[in-house]
Amino acid sequence: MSTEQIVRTTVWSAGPGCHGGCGAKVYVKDGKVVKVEGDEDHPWSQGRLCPRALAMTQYMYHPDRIRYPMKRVGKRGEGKWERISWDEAYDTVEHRLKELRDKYGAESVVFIQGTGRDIGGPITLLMYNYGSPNWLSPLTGIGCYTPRLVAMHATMGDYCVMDASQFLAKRYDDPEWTPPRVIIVWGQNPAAADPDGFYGHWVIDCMKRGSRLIVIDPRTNWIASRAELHLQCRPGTDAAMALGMLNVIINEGLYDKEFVDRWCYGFDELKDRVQQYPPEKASEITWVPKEKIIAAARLYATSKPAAIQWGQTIDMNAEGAVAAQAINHIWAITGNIDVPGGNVIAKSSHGVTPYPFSRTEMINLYGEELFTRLSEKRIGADRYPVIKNFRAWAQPDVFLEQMESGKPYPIKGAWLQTCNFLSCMASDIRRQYEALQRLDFIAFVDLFLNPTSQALGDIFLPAATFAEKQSLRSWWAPLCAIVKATEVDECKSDWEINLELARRLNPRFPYKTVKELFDDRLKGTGKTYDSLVEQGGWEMPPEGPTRPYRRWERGLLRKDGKPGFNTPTAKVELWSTFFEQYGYDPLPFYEEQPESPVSTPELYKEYPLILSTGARTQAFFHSEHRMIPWLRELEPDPNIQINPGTAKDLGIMNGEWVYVENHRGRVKAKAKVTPEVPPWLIMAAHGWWLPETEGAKPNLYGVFEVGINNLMQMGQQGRCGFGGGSQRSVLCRVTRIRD
Ligand SMILES: Nc1nc2c(c(=O)[nH]1)N[C@H]1C(S)=C(S)[C@@H](COP(=O)(O)OP(=O)(O)OC[C@H]3O[C@@H](n4cnc5c(=O)[nH]c(N)nc54)[C@H](O)[C@@H]3O)O[C@H]1N2
Ligand SMILES: Nc1nc2c(c(=O)[nH]1)N[C@H]1C(S)=C(S)[C@@H](COP(=O)(O)OP(=O)(O)OC[C@H]3O[C@@H](n4cnc5c(=O)[nH]c(N)nc54)[C@H](O)[C@@H]3O)O[C@H]1N2
Ligand SMILES: [Mo]
Repeated sequence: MSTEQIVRTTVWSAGPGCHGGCGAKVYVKDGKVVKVEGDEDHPWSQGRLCPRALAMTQYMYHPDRIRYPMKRVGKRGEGKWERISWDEAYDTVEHRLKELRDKYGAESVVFIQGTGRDIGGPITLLMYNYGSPNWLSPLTGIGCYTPRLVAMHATMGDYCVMDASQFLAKRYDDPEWTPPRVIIVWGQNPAAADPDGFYGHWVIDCMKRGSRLIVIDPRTNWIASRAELHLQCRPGTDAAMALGMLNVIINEGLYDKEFVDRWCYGFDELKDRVQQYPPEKASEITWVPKEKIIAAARLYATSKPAAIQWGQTIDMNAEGAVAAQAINHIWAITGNIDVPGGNVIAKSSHGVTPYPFSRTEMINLYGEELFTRLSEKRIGADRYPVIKNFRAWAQPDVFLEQMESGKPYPIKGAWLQTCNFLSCMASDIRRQYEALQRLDFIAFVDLFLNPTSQALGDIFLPAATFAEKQSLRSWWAPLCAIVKATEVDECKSDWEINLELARRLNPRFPYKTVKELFDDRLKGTGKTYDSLVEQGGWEMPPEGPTRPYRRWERGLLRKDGKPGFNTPTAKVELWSTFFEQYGYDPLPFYEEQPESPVSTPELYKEYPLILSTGARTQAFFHSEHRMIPWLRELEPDPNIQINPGTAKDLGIMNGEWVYVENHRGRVKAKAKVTPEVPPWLIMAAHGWWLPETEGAKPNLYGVFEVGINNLMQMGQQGRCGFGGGSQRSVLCRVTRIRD
């Protein structure tokens, strides 16, 4: 007789791919998953799920899914693979990595991940046990999240997130909580994206409870169409917008004087600085009428509490960390830090750290000595001292140069786990492809073959989905267990794979099983992995440093236990001593995008449209899911959004194929004619490849034909190595394809 079982678990890659956190009920029948539904008892998502999680059965049992380890036979890129055993796979990786370590040093091997899936823990575990300092995310300027983290670290010594009651067990019903009276959604699309430990629909939940909405976004996307004020800015001008708003808030005396006097450092200097950005000037830069900038500043500053929810777009400003710093100052001087309904300081729930967010966490996990010694050798550390001292990422733009030059030391191997380098993360992809080809050994851990692994892979290890693994999640709250519901052939979890290899590469590695490691991480919470599962699989942070509010007053933010913020001055540093110590401007400023109507007017004549890319849709997570029928049906083709007036001028009809081109290249896309974008903007979908076409080179699933990152470049990172880049704002032209 067949039996059906429901396993309650937490969604965090692989599968939907996302940054995760939703509660799911996984229905298992005869060992096979037959359905996935939202778990209405889970405080994070309260029963809701995205289409990608709902399509899990199509994902897990897709005929293209790789279910066994494979090695390449034939030349790289020929698309010929042969099944091998896990023993052979582990032996090969161990042997090849040891060989490279002996010959060139462990730093010659880079450990590459994509975005914040359940991977930061296992990949750094493997990397440090191998002895390499090179943890890499190949997005130019590490331009996702990290620039914002640097800015918040430089200002507050901690990170903030909009408070939608996500740290409280009773959520919206908790009497301690109050909804933000105003929310600014800034360069983000919460309805589609749910990024960075934040569930997008919380914004909507707050609106239902009275929050008024300001949206700063060039597009009239779904959320912008619900806003009371919509500031349709030119891409890449967010710092000017923030400085203009600060100018209004400060000059009109709308800031929180008590908080500023007692808890902010460098207010007078900031006041001087913002005089350079009157609303007229901010308007000229951003293309937003000054009345709207003033109105937004007043509405936000006079509504308390108020919150700002921002997106990756901020990181992609020419100086992403500086743009983030300017926005951070808005919530700082209005006293909206760590108060109910403001921007609350976010810490890993219960202080459990499976995924390192900061230098301190890296040191706690891997030791000061190892961390500091290795940091010296990190790619880009000599050029960007902040890179050395913050979070431990290698610098991706320097990485490309170093692959090509072999200086200061050669790059010989790469371990890619959760990254589709060529179709998604990287820009200038032909150049990247050429450079990567020269490496001696490249290993992939993934679930499907993609253009990158087909082009470059020597060995392929098959990873498990969230439904097939045990894991822990503490990004940010609650502390959650990921519970294994089933297995699919020989697929293994990233934790399991990396633990086995860490053991082989470091004879002193202490753990034998993944659960042992989790229990160790849970030490101090009084729980084990099993007990967390038994108590229902999740728990909100207890009273203490990882639960809001007003922790700065209660001595809960600093190591010394004194009141104040976690900065050298114990204050919120509007004038950042962190930036100052590296010789950078301690105050925020505006820098024009390297390629724009203003900075490259000649180019603008030839390419008269602004190209922004990557607006998320619920159908796909980055380059994933193009092979999943239910999801592909939602978005069948690589597309661009184009304004009806612009389309008419160019003779382009809705649904027609077009070329998008600039001086770097040309790709094909289908035109979606829509008033969602203003006449001067093209919004192109990113991450496209065509799994239904030939995988072997030269086609590589069409990545050079449809991948928008053919039109983007590397090497435009900000002053400290973070931020910048071109993915949200370059120039282009669009033409109809005439067959
Ligand atoms: N033009 C443009 N490009 C962009 C962006 C943009 O806005 N515009 N956004 C950028 C941003 S913000 C980011 S973060 C990057 C993201 O870039 P990536 O993180 O590289 O995203 P994907 O291309 O989806 O690659 C993920 C790969 O990991 C695999 N995978 C998924 N989950 C797991 C897992 O749990 N384990 C393992 N082993 N494998 C898994 C997937 O099958 C897929 O092949 O893209 C960037 N690229
Ligand atoms: N379904 C799904 N969810 C995802 C992802 C995915 O691929 N699919 N990717 C995940 C990742 S890694 C990330 S980083 C996040 C990103 O999440 P978000 O940062 O929310 O990214 P987008 O959805 O692109 O929303 C960005 C919004 O910014 C606008 N915009 C573009 N340029 C500018 C600008 O210069 N200034 C301003 N103010 N606005 C601008 C766009 O029009 C768009 O509406 O999403 C995560 N969630
Ligand atoms: Mo991202």
